[in-house]
Amino acid sequence: MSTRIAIIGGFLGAGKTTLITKLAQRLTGEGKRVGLIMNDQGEVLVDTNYGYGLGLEVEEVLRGCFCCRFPDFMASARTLVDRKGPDVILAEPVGSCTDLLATIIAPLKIVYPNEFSVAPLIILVDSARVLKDGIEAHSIGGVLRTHQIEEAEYVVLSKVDLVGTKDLARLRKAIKAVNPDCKIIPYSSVTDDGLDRVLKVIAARKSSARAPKPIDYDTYARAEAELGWYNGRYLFSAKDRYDTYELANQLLRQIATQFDPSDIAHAKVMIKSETNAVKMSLVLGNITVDAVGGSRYGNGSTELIVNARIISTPERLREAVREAVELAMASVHLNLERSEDDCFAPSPPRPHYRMTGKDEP
Ligand SMILES: Nc1nc2c(ncn2[C@@H]2O[C@H](COP(=O)(O)OP(=O)(O)O)[C@@H](O)[C@H]2O)c(=O)[nH]1
Ligand SMILES: [Mg+2]
Repeated sequence: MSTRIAIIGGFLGAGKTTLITKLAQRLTGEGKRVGLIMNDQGEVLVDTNYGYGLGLEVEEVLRGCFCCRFPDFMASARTLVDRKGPDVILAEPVGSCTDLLATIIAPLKIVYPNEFSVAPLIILVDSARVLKDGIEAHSIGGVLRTHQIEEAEYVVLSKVDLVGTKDLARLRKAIKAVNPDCKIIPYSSVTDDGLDRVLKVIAARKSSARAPKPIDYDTYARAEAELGWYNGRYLFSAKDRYDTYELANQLLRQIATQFDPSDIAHAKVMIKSETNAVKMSLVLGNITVDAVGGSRYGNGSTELIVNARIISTPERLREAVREAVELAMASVHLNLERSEDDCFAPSPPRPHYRMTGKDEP
């Protein structure tokens, strides 16, 4: 029997991981077996650690997006199938990734028709970002977000708790202007509005049926390369208890002061001490506490992971994050013991498959 697989895309910070973990928890609660596949251009992911923390079954595709590493993506999906026999696999592609119909969904359908049943493509669109920046293809990041909407079969309009009824009508209109065929599901992770509708799309047997939309790969590559991509891990030990919340908040606040809010795709921090865990995010200049395990106070051996995707040169971003970590640690009187990090601009996308409907056998 084939395994149901849903690809849940959308721009960085739109709410993919939050939605996917909610879906996984709901499905698990209904007695279903669920596997997740996370994805990043680098290594050391806040999202994966968050998934593990919730006790979910997570595989990762690292050092490249699903499309460029399609064989790794397949290997992850098969590992989940062999290990868990999941009813559903939920896969989160890198937020700057688009052309998913041609590079992931078509290959799954055409090359592996008996192994997987592919759900219609779901794309998250951040209501707050659209209200602030609009949907336009002039800005370089706008090219990616617009194409993501063009290829969506379902647009999950996230964070609707942050917008009023009038704004919601405007947002619907703006999305329909880009893609008149898509269905729109207003969604909030705060109220869970829309969650049942997304679950229905995944549970139904209906397969993805949308034809890929053209995109110029030079423009796509330039848009991705505008982003600095930082992943870092910092280790330290605290003899006395310290305020983990304050540490994460200071760190993100420091990063926020260095960049224009619209340039911050997202920055995330996860701190895991011997006694607690905190996850916090910075999107568009706003800091949110996403999850706290235990109390806000940490103690003993601690791991701090930072992921930041910001329009910047890699050099400037690396410097800004390192300085932010240093200042934040000093503010709670902690000393760093060890760290490793990586910062780069994503290289041009070179998909393993690109099936546009014209060139397959
Ligand atoms: N207010 C609000 N915040 C949300 C919602 N969904 C996600 N977020 C927040 O948006 C930030 C980015 O979410 P995340 O799931 O990590 O985005 P991803 O980069 O697309 O995986 C986090 O701070 C989330 O808590 C929502 O529906 N409403
Ligand atoms: Mg994510």
